[in-house]
Amino acid sequence: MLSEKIVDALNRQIQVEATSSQHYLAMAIWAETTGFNGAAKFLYAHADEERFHMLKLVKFLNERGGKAIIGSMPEPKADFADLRNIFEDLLEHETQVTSEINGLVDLCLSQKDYTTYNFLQWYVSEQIEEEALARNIMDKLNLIGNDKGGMYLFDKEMETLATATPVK
Ligand code: OFO
Repeated sequence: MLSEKIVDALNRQIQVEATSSQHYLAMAIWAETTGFNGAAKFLYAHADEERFHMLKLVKFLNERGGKAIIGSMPEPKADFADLRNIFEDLLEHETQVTSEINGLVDLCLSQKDYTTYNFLQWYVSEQIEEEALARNIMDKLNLIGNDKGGMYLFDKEMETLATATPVK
């Protein structure tokens, strides 16, 4: 049985994952309507991943005797200066999510809730991967700078990445 503190914290994390999903969906729409179809595909897939992260928490919470709450979400930013701005935001957002997950893990340890602690290890590993991927994308964008040919190839590469990465 989960403590009230853990139920509240997991519900806050459900909100974080749902907000991330909407945030990346808005980014995907911007990319698609700006002609970056590869980046759009990657971002749509990323939005789906975050929804999956949210659902995983919903299921865990319900199965452990709690009840998931879906609250209202802030309207995501819809306009971006360029693709670099999108991926800067994405990296910053993922870094923030990592610190939320770390806070949750700390709480589980302080509450001696080892079951939830164990469940959250999946998110700890996932955040390592997601931050590394976002940093790698930013490194590429920094190398490309304002080169139009480079941006074209980058977009193609994002399409391949979206196709190669399973939703998890
Ligand atoms: Fe991108 O992070 Fe979920 O957890």
